[in-house]
Amino acid sequence: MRIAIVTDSTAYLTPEERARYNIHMIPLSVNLEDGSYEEEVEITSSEFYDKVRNQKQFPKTTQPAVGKFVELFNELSKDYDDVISIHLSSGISGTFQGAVQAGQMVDGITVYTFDSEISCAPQGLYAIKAAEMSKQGASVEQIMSTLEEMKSTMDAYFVVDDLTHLQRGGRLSSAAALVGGLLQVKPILTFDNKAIVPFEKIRTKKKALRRVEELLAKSAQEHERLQATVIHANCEEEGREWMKQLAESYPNVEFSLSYFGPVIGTHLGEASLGLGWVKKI
Ligand code: MYR
Repeated sequence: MRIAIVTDSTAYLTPEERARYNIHMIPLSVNLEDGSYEEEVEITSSEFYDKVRNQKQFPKTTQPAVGKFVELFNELSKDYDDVISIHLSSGISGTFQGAVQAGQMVDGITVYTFDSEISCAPQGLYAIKAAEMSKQGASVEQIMSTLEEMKSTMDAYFVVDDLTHLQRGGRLSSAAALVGGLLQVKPILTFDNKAIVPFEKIRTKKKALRRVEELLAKSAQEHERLQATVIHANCEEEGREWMKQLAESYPNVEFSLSYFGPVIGTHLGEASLGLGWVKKI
């Protein structure tokens, strides 16, 4: 059985990674004052953050149209029997549901959808694992069950500079932000049951990052080997420096650096930092 692997742009896999692992990508879009752009195709991250700084309105985001999924799946049906389509959490975007709908509309190829219940680099780790297994001849069932196994140790925490981006985009309820008094502090955010939730309130970004490190340390003690990614929103130097410090302290953790691109950056804002990890299997 030939199995194609699809993920959406919010995994922020580089073109080299996509080519190396033969991963197909469907883009989400950002809507700016001067038009709509498919991220990773028509606009880069730094172009996006520059444009946003110079415009008055707040950007918006759009999931891929179901028709785009149908087009992609039909194209893949020429070379593959099955597709595993891996997407950002269904609790924050309708993208996953769009893939499910499109999967029911195509013939000649079976579409299996996987809700990552997260996004960004952690989502990319699922896609890479699936692609490696597909190349080695694993079945759909084996791949899906490995992805589920990964889910049990997948964790991510992130710290935003300004919580209003998340509130405005409706991805963190105003109630959660206000009742918790989060606007005055640097809350650590995470995913719970597919949605973004405040994890802990901390006074400063520095202390928040220290706390995230403690959470990583706990996981690094529990598991023999971890794969971790530092994720930055247009603050590469800060992200790289944090990654360097962490890498010196946790020799059993394999680190990489990734970014919050235009779509996720719309909801988190510039200068956000995140750390995701999973047990290496
Ligand atoms: C859409 O318009 O469908 C896209 C909505 C994207 C919402 C993004 C919310 C922030 C996600 C943060 C992910 C952090 C992962 C480590």
